[in-house]
Amino acid sequence: MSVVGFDVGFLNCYVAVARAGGIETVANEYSDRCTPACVSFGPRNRSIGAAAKSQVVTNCKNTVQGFKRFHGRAFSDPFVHNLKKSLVYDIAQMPSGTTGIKVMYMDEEKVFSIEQVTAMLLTKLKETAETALKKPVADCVVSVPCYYTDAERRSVVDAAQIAGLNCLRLMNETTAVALAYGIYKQDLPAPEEKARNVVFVDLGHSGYQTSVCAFNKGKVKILATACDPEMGGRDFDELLVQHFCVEFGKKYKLDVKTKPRALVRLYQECEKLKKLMSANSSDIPLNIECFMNDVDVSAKLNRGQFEEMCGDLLGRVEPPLHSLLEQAKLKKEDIYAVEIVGGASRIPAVKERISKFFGKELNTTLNADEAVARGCALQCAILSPAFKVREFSITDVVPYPISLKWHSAVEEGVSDCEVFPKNHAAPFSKVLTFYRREPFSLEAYYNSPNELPYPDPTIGQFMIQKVVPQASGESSKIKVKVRVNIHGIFSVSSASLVEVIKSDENEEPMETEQAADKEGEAKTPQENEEMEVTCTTTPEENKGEKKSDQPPQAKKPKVKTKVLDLPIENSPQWQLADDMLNLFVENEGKMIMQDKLEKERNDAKNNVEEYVYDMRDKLHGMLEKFVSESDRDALSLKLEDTENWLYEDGEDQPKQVYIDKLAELKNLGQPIQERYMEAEERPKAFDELGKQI
Ligand code: ATP
Ligand code: K
Ligand code: MG
Repeated sequence: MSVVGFDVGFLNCYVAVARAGGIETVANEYSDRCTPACVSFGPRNRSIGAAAKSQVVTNCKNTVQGFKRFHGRAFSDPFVHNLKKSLVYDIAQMPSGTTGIKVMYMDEEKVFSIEQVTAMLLTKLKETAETALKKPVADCVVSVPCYYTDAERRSVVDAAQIAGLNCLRLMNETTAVALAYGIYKQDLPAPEEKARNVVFVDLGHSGYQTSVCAFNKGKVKILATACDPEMGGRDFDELLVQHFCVEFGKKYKLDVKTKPRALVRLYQECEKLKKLMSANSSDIPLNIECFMNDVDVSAKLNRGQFEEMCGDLLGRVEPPLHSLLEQAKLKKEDIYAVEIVGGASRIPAVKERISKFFGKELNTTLNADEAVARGCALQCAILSPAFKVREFSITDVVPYPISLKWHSAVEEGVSDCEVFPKNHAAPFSKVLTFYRREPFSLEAYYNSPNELPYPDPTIGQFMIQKVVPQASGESSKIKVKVRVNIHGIFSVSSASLVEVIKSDENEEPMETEQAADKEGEAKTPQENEEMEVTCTTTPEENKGEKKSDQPPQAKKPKVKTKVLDLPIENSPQWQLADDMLNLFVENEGKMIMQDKLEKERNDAKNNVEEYVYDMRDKLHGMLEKFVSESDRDALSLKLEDTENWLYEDGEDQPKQVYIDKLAELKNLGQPIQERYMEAEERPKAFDELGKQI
């Protein structure tokens, strides 16, 4: 059982693990705690993370980044097309209609689904966690933006599965931050006292997320969230890039947008410039050598000019904050603290706006880059039976109101019902009652398309099967359990038919109470959800229910009921099919193997190269006295031949060829080294002997 949290950012990913000493963010193979969300495809292998990022310019068509927002998106989604314009790699439609990424991999054109690409990234992050924990990792918690819809969440869950991870919870990024904030606070108000309201702001590379949370000792309740999914650090970069494209067009007559490589470099330089401007308000130079057409370019900008350029963008800081207070029915004075995280929250003008809005100094108690990953690891520790951690209960919210609609059994027409209003507690289950004679279907959808950052309000179709009338010919009572689960995903989790098996012939059937309590799947103890029985039938369909609500009669008839589970056919929108998922799991395994083989091959090659350089130095250094001149010349020649071979025929050989080559060299080198070792050890041995005597 592993305790791991992954912050899978649009630009930057972090891995936090629980060890004996507590929660810590761990570094990757480059000793960096930040791993770029980047995957690069080559003729022999994939590079992921930092190794991929270094290929953004040299292998730009096959190096993918900025793919986080393609999850659960149809290829035809206007949002996808909008993004496409700013990409240097190709995207393509998957057979299912979702978005895939088109690259050259192993000398073939390949289209990978977005779940596969994120799985690749997760494979890398998993490896980082495994190296740190020195054991296999499966159980984990993965972060998602709190504005993610159902389809986006399901897509990330699938990505985790492809990477061989067991995602215990998809955690909203702002909620992860709230947990990281609250769990160590010793001075939270007691449960019966007035809660402490804290606002969390996360301004990342792609999105702006805010939440307001009520803390009491041992618990946090998310009151509301408000987001601008289209505002983040990259939008500031974008403004800078556009600015310099115009400037370089005038100054150097360069059309930057025609050269993807130049554009990629400009994006990189603008991001650096933006960061420098956060720390410094004077003029900052931007110089790029051999930018394009062999022209060096240079320009400069200062914070004041930058802020002027960003006016519209900065105007978008406040609206979500307004919305938070409005939704939670709180006043600014009710807010105890405002905590900011996310890389782009370091932009001074952004901080100013937030601070001015609340009339308060902002808090930066949390590590702006690592808080999300740490919160996820904490949640994983809470969910893990193997780890002892302070009790802390988290109640999240449903971000968009969810409704069900269905065809009425009695009349022609469609009925609907809001099952989870906005900001309803989550996870949560509800039981709905229907009276039916035959199978029926429910459609779940988001009922406020205007606030949805997603074009398609459909969540999915759920067919309740094998519904039959009662023996008496009457409609059967069907109980349907709907649920927003721990990932924030809606589902129809079970359905059952209440069959009346024995009743007094003259009396109307009446159910016993146990029947209603029968359902319910095993709940993880951490879920602080409740169950509610709601009736959502039209008056005509509602007859039976009304009767059962009447006070018990003196002569209560004996009624026995039996609860039969009904199969449900789930068709969630844009759900990856099971056979595809299995294929992707298998393919990820193959690609991991291929990367491993390629790494071993490269290592074998590097070993030969290292031996050549090492021996050549030593033959004329410390080993000189231990080799005859003729042997030395022979080995020197052999080393030189090998070096040349490595650049020519030996550049690209199977692993075994390098292993054999190294053995061949060692055959000559080893005896010399042994003579040296012996000579070294002899006096030492005498010393030891001397000490003993
Ligand atoms: P998202 O949360 O949208 O998925 P992410 O988690 O990858 O994205 P972060 O790592 O929180 O994003 O933030 C990255 C952004 O923060 C980048 O745009 C980066 O340029 C910006 N950033 C980092 N440091 C600074 C700084 N000192 N000043 C301004 N911007 C900064
Ligand atoms: K991040
Ligand atoms: Mg982030």
